[in-house]
Amino acid sequence: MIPLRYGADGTGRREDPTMRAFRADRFGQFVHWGLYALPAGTWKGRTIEFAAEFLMQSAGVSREEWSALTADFTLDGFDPAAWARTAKRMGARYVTVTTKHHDGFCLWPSAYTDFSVAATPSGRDVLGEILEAYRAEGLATHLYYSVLDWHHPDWRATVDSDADREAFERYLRFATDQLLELAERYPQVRGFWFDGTWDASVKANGRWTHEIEQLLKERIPGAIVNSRLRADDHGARHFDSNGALMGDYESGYERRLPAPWDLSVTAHDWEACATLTQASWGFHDSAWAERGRKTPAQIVEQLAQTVSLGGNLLLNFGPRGDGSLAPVEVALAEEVGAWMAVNGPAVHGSGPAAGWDYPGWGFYTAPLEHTAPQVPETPDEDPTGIVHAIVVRIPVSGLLTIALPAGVALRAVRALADGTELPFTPLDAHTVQLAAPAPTGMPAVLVLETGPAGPADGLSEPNPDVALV
Ligand code: FHN
Repeated sequence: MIPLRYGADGTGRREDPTMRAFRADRFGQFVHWGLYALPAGTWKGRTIEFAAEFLMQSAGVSREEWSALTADFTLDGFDPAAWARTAKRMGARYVTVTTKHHDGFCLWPSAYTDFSVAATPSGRDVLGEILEAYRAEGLATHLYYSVLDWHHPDWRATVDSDADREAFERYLRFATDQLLELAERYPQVRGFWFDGTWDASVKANGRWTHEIEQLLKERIPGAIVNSRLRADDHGARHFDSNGALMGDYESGYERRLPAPWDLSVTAHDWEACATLTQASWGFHDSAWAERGRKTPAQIVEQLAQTVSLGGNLLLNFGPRGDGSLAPVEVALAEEVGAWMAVNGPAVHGSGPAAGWDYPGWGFYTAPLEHTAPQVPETPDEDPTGIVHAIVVRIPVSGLLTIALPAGVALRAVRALADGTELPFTPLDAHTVQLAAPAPTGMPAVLVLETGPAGPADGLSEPNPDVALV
């Protein structure tokens, strides 16, 4: 073990009620909204095929020109209640909102900068209104904060001189002031989501990353902080130099997921974040963004894969410059929501089905309280419980093969959507087969009712009448 002052604060999961609620939520909505939604990927007639929120940098826009966008941030279509309703109907249980992205523009009237909503025509506390709208719908709220800041004169990506050091220390004081200001103004938030922490300047300041996490948790007891904030004494990020997770959950999976069979991630809490379009988080009004737009079935598959591996999915929405949601994003949310209204139990309050191997045609999830004892460790332990089988890919044979963990028998299979019982055939003591559900374009969920295996369960020899696939 390497001695560390700014490494992980503990090992193992947090098991307090706030963290358990976050874990059980499984599905959150990410919202990227700021000045970048106004040009939406195009500057002076030139469309840049890169994330809209990077336009200031990718189109080489000066601070002055970018700041002038504040005049157009007029909130003409801003309807946070509609955002919150859309998120709730989609099945999201929490929201993570950008308070300040890399361009430095703040969605709240910060006392520490002029570059905020206070400088826009309405002067309204946009962030406060958004948080209130989501709370009214019963969703928990988390605040995204970019440490990287292209607007602030003291921001440094690298610290190469004494002058840089002094500037960056001033910058960290500014960031501390802003973060404590956020905690004071919005004490009901459940967590903080840090970003823009990858530069050498931040990595060399593990002490600051550690201190600000502690300070925020003092101000908001139970606050949940993502691993992306943290660096240790040696600049290791997410996991410290001893391999222990820093922060409360790992947040390194961005626009990608762990492999479906990678059970190593079930050792800790984690959250992946995903875009709806090709690669833009902010609203990008272009054919380029549309080319990569995900379908509802793809989103549901990502969600199922995430939950099967014990993670949360934070699905991003990029409202338009006027503050309205793009109809295509609302439509997607509705379709995902229609699926969640029926199949939500396979997601909310669920986690990995321990002992159930990745089946190839989909994913298994199990209610969190059953996550551990699916496979009995002692003869007295009751393995009875349900496992959800989320079918995302129907094999060409039209048959689903289910490999049961040792000691577990399958009692019944039902369709979650309508409760229909589905017949299955044992192939041997540990394997059953059944006809796959008819394709609908969206994943089907089967409820597998399990119990302890007895002598009558399964066949001791393979059944020669059933074709193996
Ligand atoms: O550069 C940002 C990007 O704009 C977006 O905010 C994502 C969300 O995870 N984070 C950064 C890239 O890692």
